[in-house]
Amino acid sequence: MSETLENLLQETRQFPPPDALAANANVTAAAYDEAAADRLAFWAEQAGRLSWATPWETVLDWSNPPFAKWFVGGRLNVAYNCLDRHVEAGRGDKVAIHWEGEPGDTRTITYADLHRATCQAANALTDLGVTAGDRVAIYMPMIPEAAVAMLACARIGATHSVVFGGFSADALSGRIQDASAKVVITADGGYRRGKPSGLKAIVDEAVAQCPTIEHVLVVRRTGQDVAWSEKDLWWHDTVEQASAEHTAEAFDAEHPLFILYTSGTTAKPKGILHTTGGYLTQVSYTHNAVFDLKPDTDVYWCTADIGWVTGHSYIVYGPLSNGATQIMYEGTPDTPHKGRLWEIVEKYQATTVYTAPTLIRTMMKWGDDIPAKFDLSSLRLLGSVGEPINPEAWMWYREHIGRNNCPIVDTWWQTETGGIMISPLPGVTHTKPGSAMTALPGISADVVDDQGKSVPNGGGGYLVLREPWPSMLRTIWGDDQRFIDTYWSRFENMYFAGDGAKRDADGHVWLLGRVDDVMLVSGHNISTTEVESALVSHPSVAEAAVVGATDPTTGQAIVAFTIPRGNVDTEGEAGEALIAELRNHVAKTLGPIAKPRQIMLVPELPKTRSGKIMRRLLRDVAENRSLGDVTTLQDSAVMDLISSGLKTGK
Ligand code: 6R9
Repeated sequence: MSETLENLLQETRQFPPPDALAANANVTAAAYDEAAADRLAFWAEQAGRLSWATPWETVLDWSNPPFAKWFVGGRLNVAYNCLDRHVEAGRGDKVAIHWEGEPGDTRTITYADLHRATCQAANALTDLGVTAGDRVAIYMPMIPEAAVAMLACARIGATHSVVFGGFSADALSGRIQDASAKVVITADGGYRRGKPSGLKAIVDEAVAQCPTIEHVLVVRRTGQDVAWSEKDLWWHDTVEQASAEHTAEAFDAEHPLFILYTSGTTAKPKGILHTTGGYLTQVSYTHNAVFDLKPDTDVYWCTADIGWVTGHSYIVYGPLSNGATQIMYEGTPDTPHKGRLWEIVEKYQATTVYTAPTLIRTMMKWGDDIPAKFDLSSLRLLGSVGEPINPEAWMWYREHIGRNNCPIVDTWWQTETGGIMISPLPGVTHTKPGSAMTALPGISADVVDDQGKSVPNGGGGYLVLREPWPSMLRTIWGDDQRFIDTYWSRFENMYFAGDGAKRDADGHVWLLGRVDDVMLVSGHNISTTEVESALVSHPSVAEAAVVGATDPTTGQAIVAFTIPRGNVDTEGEAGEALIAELRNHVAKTLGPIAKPRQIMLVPELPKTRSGKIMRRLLRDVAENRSLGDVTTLQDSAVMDLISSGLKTGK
């Protein structure tokens, strides 16, 4: 980016926290002052939330940047912190997980149950020869055994590598090989969209390429027929027969806890490495602070998949370390009907929902009448993660799900950051629709220009982190140089997140999408996020994705792919009229420079499994190229739908 980003979007709405929530909030504004006065003392205090077998000697060793060591000398066991200590404190009968299978089967799992299952799995893995430091791949549907498998690895010091249950055999084998995993834990299948999907067959295909795999441990979920080899073991024949007695050994604070691969767009996926003490400290603190968790009364629900970092930090490690009661759902939001999520909220009286903008926009498309059919009055706090949330989607979430009295926490973070970094504090922050607002206490986020200088209020540039944080990635697995090159070389002494951002007149942070997605139109930098938000602010639009396509006169031109709301007529002339109206609407909202050259009405957008729009594929369409790598696409039929829709749309 040669110039700073244009600040186009103006948003003036602002919402204070509900009085009752503010009066009783876990974290108050004092936390910002405390952390500013002594950042390391602040994080040491948060580490004190956990149970340590050996206390640390030094909070942070930053003598060899960018390789950080947090809580040096300290020892602890992650599974002990998530399970044993709650059971020992007499909370064994408390529900940890209300699990809801897609076909409607349910399981209620207490902390004592989860502890028992984890001890059994730890013993079974040990019997299979897995020892501390070994890598274990986990390729599972959203069933409780997925969490048990992760916790069992953590308990014995094995490093887990969870791979999305939707990824291909190639993607799985590449990740297994990169980490030289010894064991894969999987299931015969899981339920999605009303059907059993097959997982074991994909594992078989992957394992054929992976000589390091010694055993495949298989949970029976669907009962479908599966091929069987001498490496295969049923979970019910091994784990469920194992002893439930297991003493958790403490590991070094910097012991590797997990590797999670981020799907690089073209290059080889990066194995992001997280360690033990700092990671658990930050996810535990942020889960308590950002969701204002009241463990005795809240029913918390994060709708993410366990194969995404959000599932690691805010289904498994954050909530369980805090003794939360949570909901876990196996399936898709429209099975068997489009109100399934709200039905689950009503059934379990959920207090907190943490989901992604893509889901909120899908719900907008399906219509306001769907959530209106359910009693959502138990909800008291809503969260968003994964992409910038468009102001109108934020307002819809607030009104139709939160009934105008739940704070919305828009949480910015990454696989690499491990935990939430920028977010409102629900009892403190006066939120603005579309802004993640402020770095959390103890986090030093900044927006800088090309030269790495902080931009003033009103300016735009790159999001960076100036100081190390406890749950930061420690390296890219097996590739320290790539770790340095990717994150620490763009600016001196700063972590480069790869996201564009602006700081508004009050100093609040607005995320503008990945820097690679910024468009350069007639010499102006325009963010895809802002044009998308302008489109979504039109009452006929549910969702939009914007890309810059090469243009002979303007350098790049704005091309928008737009999903109309359910009830909108898009046939023939009505469609043409809508397109003309939308182009003018963007010009009016943002200025003539941002008027799209072309708007296409489409039925779907290409997304990753975690719901991020794959603008790269849309750029291929806009520039009439054949499609690049589609292996991380959630639903491969979508690109056909778009191409066929284009024939009618424009
Ligand atoms: C947690 C997660 C990270 C990228 C990140 C950014 C985007 C995530 C966001 C957000 C704007 C938010 N992102 N949360 N953008 N506002 N609240 O999503 O991790 O899958 O590694 O993706 O997601 O672009 O850089 P990950």
